[in-house]
Amino acid sequence: MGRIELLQGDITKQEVDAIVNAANRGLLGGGGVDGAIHRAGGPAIREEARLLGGCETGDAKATTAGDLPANYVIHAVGPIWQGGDAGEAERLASCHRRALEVADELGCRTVAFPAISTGVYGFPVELAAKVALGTTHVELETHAGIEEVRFVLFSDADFQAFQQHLPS
Ligand code: AR6
Repeated sequence: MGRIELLQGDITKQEVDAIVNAANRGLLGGGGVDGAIHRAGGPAIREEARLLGGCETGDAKATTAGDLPANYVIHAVGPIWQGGDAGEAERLASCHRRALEVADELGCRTVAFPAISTGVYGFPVELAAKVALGTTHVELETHAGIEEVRFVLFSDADFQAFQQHLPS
């Protein structure tokens, strides 16, 4: 079964088959990690994303990765935190499931995720870590082609939160 790794750093620098983007439903770019990925990858990503017709919350769609070291960007749309009673956790789980399904369909063996929804979208990082890691742990059992999922955390605090919820 594939392994889960944690790393503190910049996801745009990762040499993996696919990096996952914390996108919005329009898929045409934005701030945060989305902005960083589009800046580093160049205009090809946006040109391709334009053809995808947006993406629902909880779903994920792929483009190639332009100038990035990765081969693909999988644009996953996480939920906006509304207090916790609006299905946010399930939608966060869903976008991780869908991103891993898409990665497997594309033959990716290594995949890097940021902490989806924990920035502009306001999802509490402790709960996000639990959902993201728990979902990934379960999904790796059914996606035998995926050898490594790397969570790339930007801040020390996020890295520590993920470390505390790493499945044994
Ligand atoms: N590498 C890894 N993580 C990063 C990087 C990076 N280069 N840059 C930021 N982060 P956010 P969201 C972390 O706000 O909450 C955008 O405008 C950041 O510190 O990027 O899902 C989209 O277009 C945080 O921990 O994504 C959407 O409209 C995490 O990435 C909206 O924001 C996610 O923060 C999505 O909001």
